Amino acid sequence: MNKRIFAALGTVILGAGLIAGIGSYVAAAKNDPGHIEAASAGTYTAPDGKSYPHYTLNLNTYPNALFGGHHGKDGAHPDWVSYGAAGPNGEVQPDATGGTNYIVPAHSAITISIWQYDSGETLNNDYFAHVRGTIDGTATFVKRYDVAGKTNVTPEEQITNIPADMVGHTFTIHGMSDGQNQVFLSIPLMMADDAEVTAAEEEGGYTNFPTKTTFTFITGDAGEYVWNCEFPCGDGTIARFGNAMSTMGFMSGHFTVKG
Ligand SMILES: [Cu+2]
Repeated sequence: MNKRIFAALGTVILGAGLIAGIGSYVAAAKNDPGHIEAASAGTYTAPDGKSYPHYTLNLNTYPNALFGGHHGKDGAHPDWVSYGAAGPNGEVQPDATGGTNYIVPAHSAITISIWQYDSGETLNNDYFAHVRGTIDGTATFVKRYDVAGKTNVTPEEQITNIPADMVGHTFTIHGMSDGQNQVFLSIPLMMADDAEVTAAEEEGGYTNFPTKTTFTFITGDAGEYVWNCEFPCGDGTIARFGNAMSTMGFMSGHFTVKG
């Protein structure tokens, strides 16, 4: 073989190998390879009298990724905001293996509680300040929850929206227009007390008083959905939609409805 052709061929093979290598590295470097399965909680009777199998999920939203959990002890982006697994009273779960991929059963009632430990600002689109897609279009909201005391500090209220300039994060599941029985859901999560969030972060921890939002919805047919936060929380990036907002495992993930 001509020496130059041989060299050129060698370069091409090396290049192909490198690209394949990078491809498999990127595929393997998912930020959250784990998942959280909703826990069975008996039967739920909807306001219309219909009964459904009932399941629950507990989640937290954090001002940084230092809680560990699915990011591990030395996560690559400790300063990025993130969702994570929660205990039954919003407790931090440093050893959880999943945090942003959720599995729930089809045609069931799902109750999700989210403790929101971050501060907040203004949405780009106030559509997302409204509760969408839950039973009755409402959510149960506690402005100040005491995690250590496992109790509400302020009374529980039923809400249909929050002020568009007090949003910490949103939990938004996007459905598809393929004619199946679908899920679209969006819940605004109110900011926690700004000064307390900052003070706790400086101490290397989280405020003991997050906001708490609980909501129930009925799942449709089995399918794979995506969810993301619609509050621009990717601080320090263009229009704040980079970093945590554009990387799986922080402010977005999979939502799988299992048949
Ligand atoms: Cu967010």
